[in-house]
Amino acid sequence: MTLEQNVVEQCAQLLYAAEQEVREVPRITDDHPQMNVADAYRIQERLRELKQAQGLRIVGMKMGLTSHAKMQQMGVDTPIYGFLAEDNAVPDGGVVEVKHLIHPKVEAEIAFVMREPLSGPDCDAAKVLAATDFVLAAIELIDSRYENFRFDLPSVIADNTSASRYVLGSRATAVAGLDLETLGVVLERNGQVVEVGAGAAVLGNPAQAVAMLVNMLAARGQTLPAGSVVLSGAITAAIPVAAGDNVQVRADGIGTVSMRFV
Ligand code: OOG
Ligand code: MG
Repeated sequence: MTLEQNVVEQCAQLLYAAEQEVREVPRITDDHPQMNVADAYRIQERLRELKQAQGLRIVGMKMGLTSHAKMQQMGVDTPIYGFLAEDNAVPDGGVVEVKHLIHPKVEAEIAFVMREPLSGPDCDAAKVLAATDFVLAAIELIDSRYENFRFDLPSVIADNTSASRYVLGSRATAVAGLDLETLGVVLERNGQVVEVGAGAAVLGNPAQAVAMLVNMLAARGQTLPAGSVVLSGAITAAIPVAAGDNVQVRADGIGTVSMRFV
């Protein structure tokens, strides 16, 4: 049994309001235990429509839970995807006010910018690399709308995979000659190294995560447009941030990226 359309609408409205009003809500599967992954993507798509109706442009997509560090941290075992709207973007070195956030955490990621559109169902890492314009070091700020950042798979998918803000580095690097698997990443908070990792933590190769995104989109009859920004998923566990914090990601060969919290 799939979730009724009025329940999909209710859940999307609840999550939309929670983000706008900066407040936590109970996990939606507590009230709707029958919700499955397909229902959850319907709620996410409705949330996306609500934002587009506000005039917001969709600039790209994100993969989540693509590394063991993240799956373990969140107790969920399947990669998931969400969308990025234009108001999620923060400039490199930019400042974010924590009063607009519920319980923010940051993660080190590698971002792809696509030159060519991609469609599934048999996308693979080689096709992703051939369609990529460039890659960048990135910070994703996640901010689950659920109490205590606690969720299950359908709840987090419906909540657009906790998407909140992202920052792209200023140095665009072509993928030719880059080894995305051994590419080392350091996440620093206030000048202290708090997490380290390598690209291979993300499904063996971050390009593989983008391929998986394209194939998951194909299963819902969707494609990845040219020009999309794609966050390939956290390489490290996510760390909490507070006002006064300065966060920097340094990625081997593709540069640095930072953001600050007040
Ligand atoms: C879900 C989003 C995970 C990633 O990169 O793994 C994610 C969450 O942990 O809240 O963005
Ligand atoms: Mg992420």
